Amino acid sequence: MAEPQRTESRGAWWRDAKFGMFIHWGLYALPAGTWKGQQVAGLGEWIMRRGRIPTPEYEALARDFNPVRFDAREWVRIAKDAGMRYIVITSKHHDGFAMYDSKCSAYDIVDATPFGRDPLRELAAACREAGLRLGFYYSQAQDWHDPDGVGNDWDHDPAAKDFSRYLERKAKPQVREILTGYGPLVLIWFDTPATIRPEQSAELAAMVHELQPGCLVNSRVGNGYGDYDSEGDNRVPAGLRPGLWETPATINETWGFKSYDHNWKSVPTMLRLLVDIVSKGGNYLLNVGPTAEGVIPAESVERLRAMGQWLATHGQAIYGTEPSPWPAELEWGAVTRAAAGSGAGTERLYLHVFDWPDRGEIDLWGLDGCVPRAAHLLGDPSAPPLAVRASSEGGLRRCTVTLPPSARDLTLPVVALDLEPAGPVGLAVDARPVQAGSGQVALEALLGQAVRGADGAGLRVGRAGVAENWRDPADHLAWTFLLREPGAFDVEIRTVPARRAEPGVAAAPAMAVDVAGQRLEVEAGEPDERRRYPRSPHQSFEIRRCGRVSLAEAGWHTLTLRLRSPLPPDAPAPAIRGVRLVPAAPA
Ligand code: JFZ
Repeated sequence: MAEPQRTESRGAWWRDAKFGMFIHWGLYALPAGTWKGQQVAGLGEWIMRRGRIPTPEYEALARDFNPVRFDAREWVRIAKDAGMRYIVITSKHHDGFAMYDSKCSAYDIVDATPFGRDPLRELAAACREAGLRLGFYYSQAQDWHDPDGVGNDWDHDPAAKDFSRYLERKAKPQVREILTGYGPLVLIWFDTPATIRPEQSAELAAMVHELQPGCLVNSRVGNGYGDYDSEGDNRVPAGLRPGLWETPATINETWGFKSYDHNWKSVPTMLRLLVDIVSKGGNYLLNVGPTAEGVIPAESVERLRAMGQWLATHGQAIYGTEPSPWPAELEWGAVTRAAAGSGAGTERLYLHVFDWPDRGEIDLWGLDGCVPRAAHLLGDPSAPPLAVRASSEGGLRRCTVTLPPSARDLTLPVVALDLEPAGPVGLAVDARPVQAGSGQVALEALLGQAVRGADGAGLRVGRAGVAENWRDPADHLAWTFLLREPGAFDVEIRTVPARRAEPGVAAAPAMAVDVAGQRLEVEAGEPDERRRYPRSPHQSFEIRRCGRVSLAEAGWHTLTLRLRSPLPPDAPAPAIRGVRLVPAAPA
């Protein structure tokens, strides 16, 4: 656990940067997902393990690895043109091959390939020249080439492995090499800690901080150490997440190059991911997987260039901003906030419109401590100011911005809303849920009150914004929400897919919803539907339909969600994303 004040100073650049380039490059780019004529399922950089390729056959790839088209300056230009502020590249991935000139292993790009150059040295020089920050990825536990490394159980007997020997003989010496041979680094990106022990994680983190005090260590060093959190791959939390964190993400489905992975995400999808992640307080580390010739695929380059064009006119709404004052997602889009002090005494919010509202207006509810003064569309200085009006309902303040119809077809329109602080506290938000413009009521777990019956050890809402550890029916979730348009509503419980329970054990427990004097009960069983999150294509959620309620009165209501009985010991605790009230379709 790093000392907080040191982390704060190490991470100052992090909060400004927001957007980085991840690069997965290694011998695996040669087979590119195919081995002996057969496509190998899974991630491109995992081909040795997924294909259980014998070490002698895999290491022979080195003899053919000659990326003659590699150009460090070109890679740096692509990153800069994309609006990326730092680069993290694999120095040694799980296959054990060092992509730099390692003195403690000849299994590296200088000694074992006809290329004979050190691309990380060239990249470090190009980054320094261009003013881009640089970090190195290092897989400190998995090493499918080394008999004592984790993960190769097809050439080596796991029982004969000595991980401590691997750590001392290879991992720590190589981490020292990359920290002392390539100039200042902003971070070391450790990965898959596997069986590493707490003291070993601590030693690695301490080594980084000793050799480069300004260098961040990510959480995958293991055992709760590290200066900041790497979310799961392509994982975005449900809402605002405190501290330094990032979402590592792919442009297609793989990190290392695969010749037949053409599932490229669209530019709007990746811009929304960038905005969504930044609005929740994180950084977006977006990956490219160069080919064995040293070329970043054209499909990646063109998408990154388009993202850079959007950032060229909207960067002020991203770089250096603070997260949204609203802890949960808003139906129409996402909010970022100009850093304190950047607006000469005024507050500025950036309203990123993902889904154009039918009414052509967006509402901000519960915005206290300031008075909206003006709003304009970013990127079009000639556009007239937008209409802004303040009102209140149910005791909640409401700020409504009228959107210019001309903006409807823009890739990702952003409104700058300027506000005058009013009163001693300044801008604050009453985040209680309000029925949205669509008529839906989104009761996110992170907006709920986790009421614990016993000694408080049970139900909690975790960092990802999901209710977890829920086994005791004495615990429940409660929301107070504002209903503006009465009617009949279908009630859905939304859950994060649980790791599969034992066969025959229900994936979801019996639950009950109480609202407006009505109770809906669902039996233990399977979800009714699984859907992808519109904002995060790699993540999905499950829906359990509970039935229909009638909410006849506008105003404040309370809804509770309960377990109907204690969970059997072998049943997975439900991971609740929230409850959704959906206006019932007219009969
Ligand atoms: C790891 C690697 O295995 C993979 O090859 C790639 O380098 C990726 C960035 O990191 O994959 C992971 C590691 C952790 C999680 C998911 C994938 N996780 O915690 O969900």
